[in-house]
Amino acid sequence: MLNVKTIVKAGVVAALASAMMAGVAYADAMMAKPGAAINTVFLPKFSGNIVFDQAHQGAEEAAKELGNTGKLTYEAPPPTDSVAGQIEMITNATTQKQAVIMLSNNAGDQVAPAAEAAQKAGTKVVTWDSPIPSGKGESVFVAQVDFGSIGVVMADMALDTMGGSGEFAVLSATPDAANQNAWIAAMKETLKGDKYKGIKLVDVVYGDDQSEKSYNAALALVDKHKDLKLIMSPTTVGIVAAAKAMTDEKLCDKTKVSGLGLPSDMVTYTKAGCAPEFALWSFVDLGYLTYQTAYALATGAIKGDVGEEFKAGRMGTFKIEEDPGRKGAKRILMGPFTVYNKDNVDKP
Ligand code: RAM
Repeated sequence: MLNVKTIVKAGVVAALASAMMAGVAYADAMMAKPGAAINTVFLPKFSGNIVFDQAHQGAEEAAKELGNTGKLTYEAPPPTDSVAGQIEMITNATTQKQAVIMLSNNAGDQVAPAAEAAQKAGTKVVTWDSPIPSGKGESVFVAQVDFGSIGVVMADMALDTMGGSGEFAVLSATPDAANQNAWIAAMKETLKGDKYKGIKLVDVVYGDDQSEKSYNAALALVDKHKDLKLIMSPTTVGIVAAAKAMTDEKLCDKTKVSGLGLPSDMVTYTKAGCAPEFALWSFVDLGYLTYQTAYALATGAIKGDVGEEFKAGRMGTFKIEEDPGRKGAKRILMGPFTVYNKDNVDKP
């Protein structure tokens, strides 16, 4: 159980780091003046995903608190047309002269030209959840947690769930999802450490953040890799589909599931031992902080430069910093993540 400790420790470190950032009163932190009329667009990867609805709820909470008399519009392409749909929606928001687009990018760098055109026309682009890999066209990225630390958490959960040895595979979202791609890369880097020498990543497949596709991809994985001990799915859609597939096929004794999941989706599978542990962060808070950032930028309280600090309502003070994972790009770090298991999965 050595690794549980490591995971808990990582969680505590993330929590401490976040508390330090949120709790410290920076003398020169900017505060946006409430009551402006700012029109914004909240644009997640695609429609029909509970976590994106939660983030939208957080954004609405912040808009209300800030007394914004402008409009907060929710736009989301269908999961089957996410890449082209997002690009089109960014272009439309630019034409409409929206002040800010809040984007969870599902189109890799393909989205950059539309985002750059938006910035040129005066529409700011704040990314959240999933950034623009090159940073091009992006004012700043609101990072849910440090991306490197997600790699460590996933590697530790894999080690722990597999009892220290065996083969595992990743069931990801879409091949263009910047967040999942960065997390998988961070996990691969972590796996190079001596501690992880007993476990081997044998495959990475994509369920495109669609339930049925992910379910079938999970079944195909166990079919292809006869000794697979774990499916690691860093997506709330993929993890629940994989857990359902293993449960339906009575394979949980042999192949377990872990990754990033929504506790309410995972309760049964975690209690049954099919998905003993997984992690996540608050999407409500992520939406809230993203809106606070968007509003501060649109009202000119911050310019979006490295080193600037601003007050983000109930969440405290945050600072814009260089993104350690994307050279030349900027981030605001939220944190922390929580690791869930049978003891806390059903606790609010
Ligand atoms: C899915 C999406 C989202 C990601 C979570 C973990 O809901 O891919 O972008 O942050 O999983």
